[in-house]
Amino acid sequence: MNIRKNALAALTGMAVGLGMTVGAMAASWDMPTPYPDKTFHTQNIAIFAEDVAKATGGEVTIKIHSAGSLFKHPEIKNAVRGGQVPIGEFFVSLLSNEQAVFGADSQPFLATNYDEAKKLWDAQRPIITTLLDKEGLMPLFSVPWPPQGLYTKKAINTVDDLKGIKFRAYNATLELFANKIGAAPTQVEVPDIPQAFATSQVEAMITSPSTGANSKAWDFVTHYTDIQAWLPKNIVVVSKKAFRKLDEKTQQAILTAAKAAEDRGWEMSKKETSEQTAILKENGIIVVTPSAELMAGLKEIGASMLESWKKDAGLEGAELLKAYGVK
Ligand code: PCA
Repeated sequence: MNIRKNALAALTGMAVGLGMTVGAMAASWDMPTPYPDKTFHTQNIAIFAEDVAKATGGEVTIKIHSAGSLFKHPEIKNAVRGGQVPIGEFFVSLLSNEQAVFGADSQPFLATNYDEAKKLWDAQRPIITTLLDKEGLMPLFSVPWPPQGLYTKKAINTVDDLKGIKFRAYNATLELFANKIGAAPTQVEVPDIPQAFATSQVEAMITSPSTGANSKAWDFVTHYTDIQAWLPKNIVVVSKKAFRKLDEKTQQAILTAAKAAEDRGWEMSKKETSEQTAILKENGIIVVTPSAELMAGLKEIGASMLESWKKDAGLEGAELLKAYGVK
């Protein structure tokens, strides 16, 4: 035996001694996520991680790095794609700069309740799966945020009331929407919202009751206008390379846990809508039903955005809208 063979024999002996079989070493997965721990998405992922550990008998353990602590939100997708981490979560519509079809769920007033959001996801899933597959990624599950509403420092009765307001945005579509209503958008990640308001970098935002309540919006705005403009989604993706390293039983266990996480996540999201809106109220925010005039103005802008999105989204966009049932 030469030295190398000796070393290998020793290592194999060690592995066997530790109760492992070579080739089936336990995988420990670092998972970057963009949102804080108290976010229902993060909590859902924590249950997913527990389920995976249990179902795989500890073969796969997932360590969550929340609130952009391991990778900043805009870098998470490429971190999984590049193999720096095997799994990660991000906001689906952030990828609309690569392909417009990823931005469907953030088109204003295209899908405005959970039934429509579900139908849209059913239409979007096969298209997204194909596109991500080309990049070596596989979607595991996707969960919507509650319907998006308008947070401001005064009552908003018409689109004109929003003119010139410094507006927080979280993706390119919302930035465009803000521009179209005459506001001045700035991109701000969720963990930075309180600071952005405190320093007057922004003075209004569109987001869910969850993110509003989690950010203690009552510290910096007075009105929440319940415009239910769209239900954007987060997605959890795994690197196909990392997934393929697992034996079939382990793979199946992860897919089963992912399916459960998707179902549970949608239910959590629905529950959040009323619970977190109540928390906004309890903390003194004036929760307003939007005026017909405001809604008409916003919907008109949404309709024009959808027309240009159709052009950008090309064949995939047409396929998606057809499956969704909109021409
Ligand atoms: N919260 C996230 C995305 C949508 C939402 O409700 C945010 O505000 O960035």
